[in-house]
Amino acid sequence: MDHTLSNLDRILQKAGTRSLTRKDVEYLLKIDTSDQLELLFEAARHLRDRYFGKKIFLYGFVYFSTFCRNDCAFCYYRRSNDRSYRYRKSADEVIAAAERLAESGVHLIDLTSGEDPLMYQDDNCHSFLIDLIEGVKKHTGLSIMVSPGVVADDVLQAFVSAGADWYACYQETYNRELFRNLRLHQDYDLRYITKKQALNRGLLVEEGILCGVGETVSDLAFSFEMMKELGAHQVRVMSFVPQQGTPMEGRSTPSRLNELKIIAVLRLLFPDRLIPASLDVDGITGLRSRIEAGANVVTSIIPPSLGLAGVAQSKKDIDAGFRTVQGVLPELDRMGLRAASREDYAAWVLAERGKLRYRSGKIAGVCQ
Ligand code: SAM
Ligand code: MD0
Ligand code: SF4
Repeated sequence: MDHTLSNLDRILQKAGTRSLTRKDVEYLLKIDTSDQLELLFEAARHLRDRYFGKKIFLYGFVYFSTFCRNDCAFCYYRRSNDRSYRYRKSADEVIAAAERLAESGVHLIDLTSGEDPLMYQDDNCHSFLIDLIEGVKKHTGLSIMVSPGVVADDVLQAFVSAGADWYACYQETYNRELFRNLRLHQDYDLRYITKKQALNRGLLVEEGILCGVGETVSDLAFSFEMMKELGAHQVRVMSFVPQQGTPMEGRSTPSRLNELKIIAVLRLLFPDRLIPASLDVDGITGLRSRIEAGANVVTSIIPPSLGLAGVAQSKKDIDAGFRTVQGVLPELDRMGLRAASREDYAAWVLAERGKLRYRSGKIAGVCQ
């Protein structure tokens, strides 16, 4: 065994019991031989199995409005892209899609939108989404995630009261300069603080970063530290996919090895948190490698033929029916994994939300 391999062994043995240093993390992100990579992925799977066994969670995705007031450089749905596919689904359409997803066996419904200017009218009140949360909860009984972008604190409270469990909002990077170039004209601190407010309101939070957008290894390591400090319950990475009609259209998409290494490192750093394998980057063919890198949630499951879009891959595999529970289960089976039960997922959410309430109760000086 050569010297490099033993340094890797040392770091992997430490993971799961003690914290990794920034130097360890940067070392892991730079490994590139197939032997080293296999050791990294194996360690990540091992930790995932320790906390979650052979059970994988499945998330249904409903992009209910693709209108947006923002102009993110990477996003197909940015305000100034007049070539993007825009729609607003009615509440009935969303509920029907959510019911279909629920029947197919997903554990959660993710209600996502652009920062639709309509929702910021009437005092920023987001009443359409608030009613939607209630409707979807009533018709499916599933956990609900909302991903509507930045919203006011009282809107977060209304999401909780309506039955939401999760708030997803990705910083993309914790390098402020890079953030400015990606999320043009947006407030870095406000985006971060909104997640803190969501946690204080008792919502679970998903945080995420993009890779292949000009970040360095030390930017990544710093982002992981900030994600830890935030206290996110689900942490994700997605490879940048160039979009027609955007300023980043001509950029190339990064090697998927980077995303896989990041998934594995996230698992080492956040062994008991949820980590997605998104179908939104490479469709169903990209599932196996992400799960084998340590992910434990399949996201972006979309019912076919309803005119619903993905984000980074607006159409890929959707109408072919591959981004479905039916499409995913045989893949999981081939990896010796299976879908968790509805009860398993609900219990995880309940326990984590309980810890949050206890935490905010303590902060407020109230014993619960
Ligand atoms: N509008 C809300 C927001 O931006 O928070 C919700 C949409 S959010 C689910 C869209 C996320 O998809 C972005 O935060 C980004 O991480 C990811 N995404 C968007 N465009 C992408 C692209 N071209 N390649 C990879 N990921 C992308
Ligand atoms: C996904 N396309 O899971 C979805 C989206 C929003 N909460 C999630 C980025 O990949
Ligand atoms: Fe709008 Fe979200 Fe796309 Fe940014 S990433 S342009 S906020 S939909």
